[in-house]
Amino acid sequence: MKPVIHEGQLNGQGFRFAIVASRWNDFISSRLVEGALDALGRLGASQESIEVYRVPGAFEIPLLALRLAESEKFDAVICLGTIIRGQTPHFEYITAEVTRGIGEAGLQTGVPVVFGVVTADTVDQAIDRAGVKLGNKGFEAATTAVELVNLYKEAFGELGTRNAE
Ligand code: INI
Repeated sequence: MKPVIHEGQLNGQGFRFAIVASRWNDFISSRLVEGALDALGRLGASQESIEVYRVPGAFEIPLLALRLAESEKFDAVICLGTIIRGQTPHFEYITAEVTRGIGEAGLQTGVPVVFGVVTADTVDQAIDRAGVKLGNKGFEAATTAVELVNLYKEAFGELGTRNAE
């Protein structure tokens, strides 16, 4: 007898998505937002079901992601931003906190919160991940969100939130 394998479909129709995107390094971050919107559109999510929230820097992403995930208005939250290494340890502190905070937003709420923050040593590395050589991390994050909302619906029912009846 074979095990039952559960895997989310890539169909965004009928789900609601929040995108939280930071403005730092916006020439890259705005490409990530475009990539995410492109993916959601291609996968059947309607324009009215998507809300984009902009915050100043990546450090501001986790709290808003948490609040949006708690709001029960969205089936998934997609976090996008660009952190580029400078000459000081600042990069490490911001990156660690943003990564931890985004993960915690999902774990605290039970809502899929997807990590689409580019962390790069150089501007070129970041550009490569925003639609040039290595795909678009925004597109990838949105595709992941669509897969997860389908998986969660299959596993737990209509609503993504843990305490929804
Ligand atoms: N924020 C970013 O999103 N990317 C960066 O590369 C960055 N650097 O390099 O400093 C950055 N800093 C700002 C930070 O996210 C906060 O907005 C700021 O500290 C205010 O809380």
